[in-house]
Amino acid sequence: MKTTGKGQPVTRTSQDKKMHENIFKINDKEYILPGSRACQGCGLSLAYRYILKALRENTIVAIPPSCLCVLHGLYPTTSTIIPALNTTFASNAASASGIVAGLNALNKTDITVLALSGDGGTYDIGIQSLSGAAERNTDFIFACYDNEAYMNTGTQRSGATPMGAITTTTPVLTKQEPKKDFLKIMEAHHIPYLATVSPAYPVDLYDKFVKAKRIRGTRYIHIDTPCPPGWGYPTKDTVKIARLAVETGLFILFEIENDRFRFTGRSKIMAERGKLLPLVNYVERQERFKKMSIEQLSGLQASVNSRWNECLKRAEG
Ligand SMILES: Cc1ncc(C[n+]2csc(CCOP(=O)(O)OP(=O)(O)O)c2C)c(N)n1
Ligand code: SF4
Ligand SMILES: [Mg+2]
Repeated sequence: MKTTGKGQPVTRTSQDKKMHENIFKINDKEYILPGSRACQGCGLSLAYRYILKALRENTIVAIPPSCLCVLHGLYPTTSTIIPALNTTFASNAASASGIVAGLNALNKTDITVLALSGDGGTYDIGIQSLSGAAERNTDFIFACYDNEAYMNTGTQRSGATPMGAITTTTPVLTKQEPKKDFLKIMEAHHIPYLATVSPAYPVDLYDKFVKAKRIRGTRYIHIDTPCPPGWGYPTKDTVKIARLAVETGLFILFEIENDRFRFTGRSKIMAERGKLLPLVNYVERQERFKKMSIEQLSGLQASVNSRWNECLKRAEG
């Protein structure tokens, strides 16, 4: 019998078993070539591997300055087999809108345009071009990979950095402001599809990108991407950290289709079981939170609880 390591049996629900079975449906073609310039244990490279498997060949990616840009590299030594356009930081959604318009003019309707930006390129500098594109219901997928700081330039604080985290621009007192509620901002655009995904749950991630590919109009997908050097944890723990983000309720897996909310994957199971892990289990494993005060931790726990209860109510309604 399998045990938890503490002698207690591991109990698997039928949903857990189903999640394991579904892994076999993932496209086994690789779109990221062996070797890239991302760091060892990068949550982005793990997520991106499954995103490309879901979107497949007929895809063009728009990439602003970021770790993704470094991962891709430059032609002729790119690390992916997908065509990509390097854009300016603020304009990724606008540049991707231009690709969509160009494809329409050529009557090419079977190509998916993906704009993939970091949190800095989404929450902060890219927000106006994204909001404009979403308001026009531009026919593309915009995905934000959220590593909660400007990682490519050395971990500066962004609008996505959580309160209590140390960054190179908040080195002494930690970040004092809460993370911007960007999902609420995107939801207010009433786009056809909005979802959250985590590289710790690749089947859920894969399914949502496959679904998003079929929907027309603006689709927004938010990806939690742990970053070993920026968050301060061993490279082998990326999946563990991403899993804890979901199991503590800090990062909730859900989708909103035509304004209807539903939990998915592990969060659906957590909601059915009615219990989350305490947030301290997530926080204590990361160096960036080593100066977090007790008040900040309890404030963050309170906001996680309130958001989780809000989602439970929405899922019932
Ligand atoms: C207008 C402009 N300002 C600043 C930079 C420098 N820069 C390049 S990448 C980057 C960080 C991007 O952060 P984020 O979008 O979160 O992506 P990550 O690096 O975390 O992957 C910055 C500040 C730039 N290229 N252009
Ligand atoms: S700094 Fe972080 S996000 Fe950037 S490549 Fe390294 S692990 Fe990935
Ligand atoms: Mg970032």
